[in-house]
Order: sequence, then C-alpha cells, then structure tokens
Amino acid sequence: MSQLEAALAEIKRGAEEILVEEELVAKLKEGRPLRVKLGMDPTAPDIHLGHTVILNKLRQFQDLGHEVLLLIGDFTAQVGDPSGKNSTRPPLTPEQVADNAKTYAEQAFKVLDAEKTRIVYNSSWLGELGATGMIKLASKLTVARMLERDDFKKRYGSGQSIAIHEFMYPLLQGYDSVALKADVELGGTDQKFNLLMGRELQKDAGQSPQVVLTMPLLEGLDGIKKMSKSAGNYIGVDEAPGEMFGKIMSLSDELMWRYFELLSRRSLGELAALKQEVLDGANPRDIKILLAKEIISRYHNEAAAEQAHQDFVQRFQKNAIPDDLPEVTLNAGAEGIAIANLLKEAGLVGSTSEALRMIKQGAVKVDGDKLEDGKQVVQAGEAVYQVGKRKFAKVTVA
Ligand code: TYR
Repeated sequence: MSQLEAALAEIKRGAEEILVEEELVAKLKEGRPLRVKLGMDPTAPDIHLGHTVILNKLRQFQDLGHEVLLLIGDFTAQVGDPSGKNSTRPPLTPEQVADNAKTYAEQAFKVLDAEKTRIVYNSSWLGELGATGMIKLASKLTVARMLERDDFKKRYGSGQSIAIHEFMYPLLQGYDSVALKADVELGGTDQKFNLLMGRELQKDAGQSPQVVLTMPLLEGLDGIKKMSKSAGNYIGVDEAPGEMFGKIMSLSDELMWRYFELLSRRSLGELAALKQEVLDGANPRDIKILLAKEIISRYHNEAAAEQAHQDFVQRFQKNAIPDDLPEVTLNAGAEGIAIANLLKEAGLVGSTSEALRMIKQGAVKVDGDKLEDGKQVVQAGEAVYQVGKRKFAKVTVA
C-alpha cells in the first residue's frame, strides 16, 4: 500500500460519507497540510464518548500531518443550529457560551494534540459582518432550497413555526468555511446540509470547495440506540475509571469492534491483528480490557487504568461462581421450603442452626446477592446458593 492509500484508508475508517472522495484524493496528492475544520457550538458542556468519535477523526488528520482548525461556534451558538430539531432552539447567553466553550476546549484536548491545534472563534469574523454583510449572505440561497432540507421541510409541512434567523444558521456555518479557507470539514451525519453549504459558498467566493466528511453517531452501551444522556446508555468522559471499566466490559463483542473502529487510536493494522488473535482462540474479554484501558488512560491516566483493571479482576474473582458447581433438586411442595432447611439439604451447612448463624454473619449469598432474611421461605425456582467463600450449589426447588 502506498503512503497515500494508507492515509486514505485511515481517513475513511468508520466514516459515513465523503463528498467528494476524488476531490479528497486530489487534495491529498498536493502533498501540503490540508486545513481541516471541525466546528462545535458550545451548547452543552457534558461530553460523552459519542461526541468524541469526530474528535478522534480530527486527531487522525492531525497525526497524518494536516492542520486542524477547531472552531468554537460562540457566534452560531447564539443563533442555535436547527439541524435535526423540530422546534426553535433557545439561544444561549454570552456568559453560558463562554463557560461551555472553556469546558469544550479542555475536553477536546484529551483527544487532540494541543500543540498542533488552532482554536478559532467564529464571532471574530461573523461579529464583523454587520447588517450589510448578513443581508448579502442571505442573498446566496433561495427559500425553496432551504426548505428542501429535511427538518425544515417537516416543520413547514406540519405547520410548525420556523423563525427567519434559523435559515441563517447554515449560511453562517458555510461562511465560516470561506473565512477559514477550509479544505475539509467534519461533522455528524445530521450536519450534512450545513457542510454542503460551505461548499456552495466557497465556490461562490472563488475558492476550491471543501471536502465534506460525515461520521456516524455512535451506538450506546445497549448497541441499539444512539449514545445519549437521555437514553442512559452513555459513557461520560468525566466518569470515574471504575465506572468506565465496568461499562466497557459490558459491551457485546460485536460492539467492542465498533468502539475500536471509532474510538481507538490503534491503527487499522493493529486492529486487524487483534481480530486475528480472537479468530485464533484469544478470549474477546482480554481484547476488551485493552480497549477499556486505552480509553481510561486517555480521560484519566495510565495508573488509573491499571487500578481499574485490578479492581475489576478482584471483584470478578470474588463473585466468580465455579463452573462445576453441584446441582441439587429439592421437592418442596406448595408451601415452599425454609431457607435454613434448603441450605442443609443442599449440603451447604451441617445443620439448620449453622445455616441461621451463617445468614446472620452475612456469609450466605443467593445469585451473588447477600441474603438478609433467615426466615425466608423459598418457592419453586432455581438459584445459585453460596455459603462462605467456597461452598456453592445450584438448587432447583420443585
Ligand atoms: N453546527 C455545528 C453543530 O451544531 C457546529 C458548527 C458551528 C460547525 C459552526 C461549524 C461551524 O462553522 O454541531
């Protein structure tokens, strides 16, 4: 593979769409650092791993030697991006925007190389446009074209209001690309219209149009819904190491590869080698540990990642149930069976009084949970009972 092919493969990794790929290839062939833009409106300061997918892509460009422009949309945040929304967004105050912008930049630098990142604020040129500039900008697009956009079309069709300033948003974002002479702009799939606007306005300004690269929205821990705070299936970048470790270990094997693709800094070659290890019989759990440690090292540090791993192993071993545990079936009838008798008949204790003593000491677990009630009567069903550290039995009450 040539260097260019390798770079292109890394850029395409996990991407949803590249418009237009031939133009990207042509730009890469020029051999100069490309100006790669990513804009973020500092609306909500709490970032989860889903948000970092795109920062990761930006980091790849950085590692390939390109120039990264991280745009903080302090002007656009006061307009409010209508993308994917079915109602007008409440505008933020300048104070909220400033606070959020600070948090954003801090969190972004956990992924980006701060030395090689240029942070720009779009208020510095959009604030200068003035009424004349705004009106000139507004003349660049027709209402019909604007209404072709999915979210606007839906709102207009269903009689929901659209305020005129919402039409300005895509134009402002597009103008940012003109101001920055962007070669490439990244965005989530919901940003496509805004990103294409940049191409139009750049052409109009006599610039070569930017290449648009969209990234998918990351699935949450359940593997079904998109990661979001409201769906409760997210990993926040500020979460404690132990929490992160546990959540990553809970991913399905399939989802683990997806996370590797979109979140890991391991190269495509390294990922292929890991996949091969699993095909050759390695336990996917051990590969998941690598992912968990990489992510925790990034958002905390290596020592914290190591500690989270140790804690996890310890907890796991403590609660581990042996594979070869004895199975016992007890006939209890309609009234069920008292827990002390159950433990005795299953051979876990010598007598019912020993059973009650052990329960009192907190040494009895049912399916991993400590048993509190010595008077409990167990009805038909199946559970794993544990007395002390080493005595286990799977008991079926019939
Ligand atoms: N519209 C983008 C978002 O909501 C943020 C953005 C703002 C992107 C200005 C680019 C830009 O020039 O995520």
